[in-house]
Amino acid sequence: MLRLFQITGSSSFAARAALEEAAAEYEVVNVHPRKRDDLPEFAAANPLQRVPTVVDGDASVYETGAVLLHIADRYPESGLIPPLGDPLRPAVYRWVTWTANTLHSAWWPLMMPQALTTDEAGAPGIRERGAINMAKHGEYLETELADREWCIGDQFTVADIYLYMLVGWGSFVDDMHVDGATVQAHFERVGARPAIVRARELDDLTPDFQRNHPELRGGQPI
Ligand SMILES: N[C@@H](CCC(=O)N[C@@H](CS)C(=O)NCC(=O)O)C(=O)O
Repeated sequence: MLRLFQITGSSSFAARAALEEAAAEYEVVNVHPRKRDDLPEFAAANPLQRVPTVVDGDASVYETGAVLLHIADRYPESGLIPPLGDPLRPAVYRWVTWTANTLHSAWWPLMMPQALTTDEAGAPGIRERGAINMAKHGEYLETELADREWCIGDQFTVADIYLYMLVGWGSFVDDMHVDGATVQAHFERVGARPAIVRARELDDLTPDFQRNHPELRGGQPI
């Protein structure tokens, strides 16, 4: 059975949401954020010891985008990606790649600017630039999502799940949200899907992506 290494409320939410959408059978292994070394099988599966990490038979997959694409391919009946040869399939590659290399990493200057500089005094500037960049990403998304239900059009895919999670992370920072009306409407649409509601409940998250129990991860004190 497929195994998901996760930290509830982190990037692994996207993987869990995709597995719920696919009605997959899987088991979760809760990684304690400060005790990652307690799980040798985690390091064996992912030398970076980051979540999400998925072990699927002899395959080990990590990096959120790769995990999502793997789940979509692994459960083709879920329709989480158009099949090979479908002209819309490359649009999922583009969305997932952009989301991974641009939107995902755009949160770090806002959430932890101090980790991006050796000069403590430089952190506010990094955060300020991060906010400018995030606003640009929001404008881009407003255009890309205009007049469409899901990222690639009429079909819900793993790209929607990844985008949904990262838009939801806006609730983790005080003054920066990807809050254009079109993006927010997409966030609401994804968030209302039964499998996504279930994944949020399993991850102990509120509809606006706050942790119900901020002091717990996977039911354990952090
Ligand atoms: N580029 C990686 C980033 C993964 C990552 O940083 N995950 C964080 C959670 S959001 C993590 O594993 N943190 C564990 C820790 O720092 O102990 C991806 O997209 O999967």
